[in-house]
Amino acid sequence: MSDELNPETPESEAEEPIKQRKNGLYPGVSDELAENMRGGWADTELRDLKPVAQAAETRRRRAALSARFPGERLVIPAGNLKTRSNDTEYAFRASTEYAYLTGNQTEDGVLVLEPTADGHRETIYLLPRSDRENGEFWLSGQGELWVGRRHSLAESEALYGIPAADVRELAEKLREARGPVRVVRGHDAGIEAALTDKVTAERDEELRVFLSEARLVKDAFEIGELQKAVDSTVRGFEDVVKVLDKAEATSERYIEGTFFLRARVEGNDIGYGSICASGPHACTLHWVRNDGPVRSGDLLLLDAGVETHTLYTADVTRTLPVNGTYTDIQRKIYDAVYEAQEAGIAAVQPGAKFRDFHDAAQRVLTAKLVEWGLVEGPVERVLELGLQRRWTLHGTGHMLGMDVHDCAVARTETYVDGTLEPGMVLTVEPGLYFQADDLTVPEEYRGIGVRIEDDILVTEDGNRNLSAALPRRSDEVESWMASLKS
Ligand SMILES: [Mn+2]
Repeated sequence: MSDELNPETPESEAEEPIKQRKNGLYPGVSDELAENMRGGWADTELRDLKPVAQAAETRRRRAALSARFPGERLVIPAGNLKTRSNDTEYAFRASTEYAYLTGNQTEDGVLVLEPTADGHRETIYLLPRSDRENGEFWLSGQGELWVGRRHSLAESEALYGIPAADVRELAEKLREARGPVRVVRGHDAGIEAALTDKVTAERDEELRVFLSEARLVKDAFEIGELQKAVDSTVRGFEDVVKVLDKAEATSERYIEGTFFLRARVEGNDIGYGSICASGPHACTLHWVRNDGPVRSGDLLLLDAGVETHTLYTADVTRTLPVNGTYTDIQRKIYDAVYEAQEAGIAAVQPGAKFRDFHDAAQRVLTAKLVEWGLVEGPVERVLELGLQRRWTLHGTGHMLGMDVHDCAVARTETYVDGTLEPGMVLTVEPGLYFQADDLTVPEEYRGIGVRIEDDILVTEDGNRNLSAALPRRSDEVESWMASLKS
């Protein structure tokens, strides 16, 4: 990629804000060229834009936020680009809170709710289109000639249903603002700096907790998006099965790349780093190096999810025999995890405690470990002491949504100690992991890790498995793999 605004412009000059160079000559740019670049451009303003699909939902969410914090100024930033190295940046991903409330995903955007007598006045602060008069559009690094066309403020108003203003004026407005303010921290250091003397960590945390808990129950739009994410993920898993022979000839990277292609073609990205864990790597819970060999006779634990264009992610795991057939010991462990997952899914019911499905799955796994002679019973004693956790390692599931571990700062009483309600979406993902160096189990177990993970919607009368299109039972996994390879 090219890296200079103008080959004759020294870098330090090119980095200067454009407004400091108004009315003057740009180094290396003749008056004639500057004048020439001002004109001859068509009017491309988009008129009659329809609102984004979730505009009604985001309006309801902002209304709930407004009602919770009357009389207070609320500031929700999208976040800024993050440097990867020198002058290159990571792909931008808007903050969940901002995207949830606006439907917009633009870097540097900020939603502000300003208190009024009867609620709040909403404004979405964004960078407007590049000015052609002052040369910004082709001489600034943020110019549209370099980064692509932006929506005008009028276009953004039409799309998101929120009055839009120039974000370059926001920090000054916030510094001058009077009255109580809360900001969602961690996304935009510049905005936070403008508010340092006005906010407290405790009050800001209450805002973040509210927005986390607001997402516990999904609306119809969100459930539709999560289903889309899962459907793309199912296709990504099929892609992987079809190329397992190529992965065997290269490494886990081939699997990672194959799934990523599906995520980028059908969605925005992967929702989290894909875990492509072959053989004993399956026992490393967050194996994302994905640089190991893929061998016939081993298992492949694939934990991956496509994130949709509206930032909802799936979170699905399958543990597949690389050559298409489980060995006896692999099948024994796999079928135990399957049985535990069945018990867990059955416990996902409206009115059930969030912990119930975890307890149900742990009980099945523990009974198997006792039955196999790996830990001394009775089962009740093992559960009480938590001894099964040497091999079960993690909780059985979590809320799923825009964040893969969604609603992460919800209070314990509303989430972990809470009750399941229709509209909640959560993963059920028991596993058994026998580390390669675990001398407390017979050798045949060592290096085998199995997890099965599905995305479950709590319904009025039970639950619906959003990822049911991917087979789970061991014999069905085998016939599914065979059908894709033929
Ligand atoms: Mn998960």
